[in-house]
Amino acid sequence: MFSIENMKGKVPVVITIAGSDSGGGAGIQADLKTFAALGVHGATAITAVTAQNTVDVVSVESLEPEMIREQIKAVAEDIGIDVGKTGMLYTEEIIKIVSEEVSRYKFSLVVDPVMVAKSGSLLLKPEAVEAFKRYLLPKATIITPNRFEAERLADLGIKSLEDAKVAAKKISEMGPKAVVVKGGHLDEKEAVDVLYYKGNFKTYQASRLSVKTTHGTGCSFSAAVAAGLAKKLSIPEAVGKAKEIVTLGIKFGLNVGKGYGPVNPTAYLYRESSRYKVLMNLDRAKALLEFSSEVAALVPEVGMNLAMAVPYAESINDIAAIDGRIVKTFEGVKAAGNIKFGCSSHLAKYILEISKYHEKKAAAINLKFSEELLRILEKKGMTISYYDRRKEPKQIKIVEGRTIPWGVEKAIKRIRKVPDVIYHRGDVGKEPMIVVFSEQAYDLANFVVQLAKEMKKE
Ligand code: PXL
Repeated sequence: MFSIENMKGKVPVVITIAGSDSGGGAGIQADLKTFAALGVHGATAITAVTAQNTVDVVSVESLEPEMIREQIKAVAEDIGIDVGKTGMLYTEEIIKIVSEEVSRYKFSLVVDPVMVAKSGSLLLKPEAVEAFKRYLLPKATIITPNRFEAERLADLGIKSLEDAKVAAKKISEMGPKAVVVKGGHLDEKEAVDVLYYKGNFKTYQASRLSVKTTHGTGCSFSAAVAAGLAKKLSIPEAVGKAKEIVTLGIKFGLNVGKGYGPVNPTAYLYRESSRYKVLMNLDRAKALLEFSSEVAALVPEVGMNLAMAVPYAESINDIAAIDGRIVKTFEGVKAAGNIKFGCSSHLAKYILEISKYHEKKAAAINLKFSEELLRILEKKGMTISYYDRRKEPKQIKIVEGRTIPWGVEKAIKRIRKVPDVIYHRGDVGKEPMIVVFSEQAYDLANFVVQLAKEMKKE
C-alpha cells in the first residue's frame, strides 16, 4: 500500500537503560542529550533515581525490577529498538532482567560498566559484579570501562597503555564482541583509549584537558557509541566519533554547580549547526561595509578583514572571513573574494585566543592604526589594551603563528580584563594595527561604519 509514512525512512532508535541524575549531568540525562545531538531517537528505561548534583550523590532509590522490564517492553513492542545501552544497573535482579530483555528483543548492546560515581557513591552493588560479568557481558556488542572498572573486571592493575591492552583482551574473553578501555584515568601524557576488536588493537588519541567539567563523560561516551552503531557506523568508527564528541564536550563543559560540571554533548551539534548563521551574519556585515564609502579611511595597507567564529571553535576552520580581504576602491571598499571558513589565519588567531577568556568575543575586524582612531574608541567607552611586538621573546618569534596568541595574552594580562580593542604599534616591516572584537560580525561592521563617520567629522 502506498503510504507517505513508509517513504520517509526510519529514525534510528536507541534505548538507554540507566539511572536518572537530578543534576542533569550524567545518566539518563547525559544520554538523551547525546542522542539528540547525534540525530537518533532516544527512549529510556529508568533503573534508579538519584538525588545528586555536581558535588555529591545524596540518595539513590532503585525502581521495582518488573517496572524496568515493562519500560523496555513498552518501547520495544511499539517503537522498536535498534541499539540499547546500559548505565547504572545497581542490583543483581536488575541485571538479570535487562539481560533477559536484551535476548528477547535482540538489539545490539553497549554496556557502560558503571560502578562508582566520582563522589565515591556506589552505582553497582559490589555483590552484583559477578552477575554483571555472567549475565550481561556475554550480551554486549561493546563494553566501555574506564581504568578502575577495567581493573575490577579483569582483576588486574592498570597504569599504562600496555596494561590497558592486556585488560581489554582479558575482558573480551568474558564474552563481549569489543572492549574499549578509556584512557582518561591512565598515567599517560595523553588521554588514549584502546579498542580491542576482532583480535586487533586500535588506539584513539586526544590531548589531556585541564578542566573540571567531566561529570557524565562516561555516560555520554557510551551513548555516542550506541548512537553511532544505530546509524550503521562500524564499531571502530563509532568509538572514534564518540571520542571526538566527548573530548569537545569536556573542553566546552558546562560551568554549573560547585563540583565537577557536566560534560556538554551538544557542543558538537551547536558548532556544526551554527555555520550557516555565521556565514549569513558575515554576508550582511560585508554588504554594509561595501555600502559605506567612509570605511575606506580605516582600511590598513595589508587590507581589512572581518571574521566570525562558530560557538566552540577550536581551529581556523571554525572561523569564517572574507577570502582575499576587503580592499580600497575608487568608490569605497570592496570584498576581494567570497566569505569562507578557514581563510583568515590572522584574525582567527586573535579570536581563538581571546575567546579562551571570553566566549562572547567571537568576531573581529582589523583597522588602520591611528592615534585619532584610538581617541575615538576611548571616547566611546571601549576597553582598550595593547602589546608591543618589539618586546616579543625570541623563542616565540621563531615559531610560526605564535606572535598573536602571545600578544593577546599580554594585552589581557596588562589590564587584567578582556578588552574590546587590542592594538600594537608595529615593528620593522610590520604595519601597526587596531583589532576590535565583538559578539557578531554584523554589529562590528555597524560599529565600524559609525567610527568611520566620526573620523570624517573630526
Ligand atoms: O557516570 C556514571 C553515572 C551513571 N549514572 C548515574 C550517575 C553516574 C555518575 O554520577 O549518577 C545516574
